[in-house]
Amino acid sequence: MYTQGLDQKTKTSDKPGPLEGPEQLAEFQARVDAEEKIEAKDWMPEAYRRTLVRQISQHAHSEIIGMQPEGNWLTRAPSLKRKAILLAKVQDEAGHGLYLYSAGETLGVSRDQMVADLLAGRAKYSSIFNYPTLTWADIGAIGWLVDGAAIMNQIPLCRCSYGPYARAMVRICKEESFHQRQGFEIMLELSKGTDAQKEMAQDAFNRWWWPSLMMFGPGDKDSKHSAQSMAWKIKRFSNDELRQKFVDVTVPQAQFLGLRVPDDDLHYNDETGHYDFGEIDWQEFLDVLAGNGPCNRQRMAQRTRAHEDGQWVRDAARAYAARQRAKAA
Ligand code: BYC
Repeated sequence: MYTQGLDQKTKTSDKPGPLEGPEQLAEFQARVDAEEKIEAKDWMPEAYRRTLVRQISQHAHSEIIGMQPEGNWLTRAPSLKRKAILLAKVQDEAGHGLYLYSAGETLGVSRDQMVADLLAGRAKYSSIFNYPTLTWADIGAIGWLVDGAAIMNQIPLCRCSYGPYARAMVRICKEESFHQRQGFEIMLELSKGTDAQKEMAQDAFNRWWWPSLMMFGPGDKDSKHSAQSMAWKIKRFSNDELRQKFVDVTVPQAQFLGLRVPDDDLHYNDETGHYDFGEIDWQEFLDVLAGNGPCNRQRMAQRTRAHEDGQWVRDAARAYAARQRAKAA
């Protein structure tokens, strides 16, 4: 049974709670259908709460783990200006993680519990962050493609039925769109540069294109949560719909950069008005999810080490809070 992030009271049961009669469920669905926002103190089906805890916490973990591949280039950015920009971006990702943990906490699960679930391997984070950043062009490719895919997925989440998540996403999306432009600008600069710089941009594009398409999750026929999440208006578009939108906007950008999309089957379909693209290697996706991507172990080891190194900060904050409470008493 899936128990990620659930408190002791609820984690032993997958059954509907005592108030979850057909009338309550119908009333809840009617509110969702009427586009009312569900707020933290409102009644909600236990499965709705669990779905949100799963998605929001995994999203938060992705932001935090996502700092690692980019952080790898902070000391080697090609100029002071690039270093300052990258530092600001990485700090933004930390901020996104924190807003999202806060949104998760409104559902009755503590941040400590969510982090414990990540470190124990009970919670996932995005597959994309298990790939290495080998050259400076990877920083451009991440901003352009990974943040580009993230925006495509996250703009609809600003209209998610759960108010605290939707509101957190508004600010996150504003920052992500800046990140996407920052990445595109790095790629543009490289694509106007020397042959070696152009090759570096193409090489990064080749390595990040397919993993970026995988970010949207399994194809619709294999997406076990999509139907329910769409009925609850947590998700507004299916994984395949968002993936297609991403391909449609990104291919012309690649052409503008003079880069070749690493997909021999890619072509514009006049009838549908969309780009058709080749088969995604779903085995690679499953391998990464199973912990066997190129950097899974490294990412988790580094996160665990950072968490342990931060113990003294948490202890000090707790001791300070206890002293303040004692003073006030
Ligand atoms: N990686 O039924 P499905 C970012 C899992 S961007 C790993 O379709 P759902 C950032 C899925 O969790 C990245 N796991 O699920 C950008 C489920 O497993 P569980 C984070 C994945 O939830 C730039 C199973 O596969 N964005 O943070 O309906 C810089 C079946 O999938 C992935 C978000 O989290 C994947 N790519 O749809 C820094 C956005 N795809 O949970 C940071 C919010 C699927 O049953 N999340 N799985 O064990 C979502 O929109 C949805 O959760 C997803 C998946 C579209 C990702």
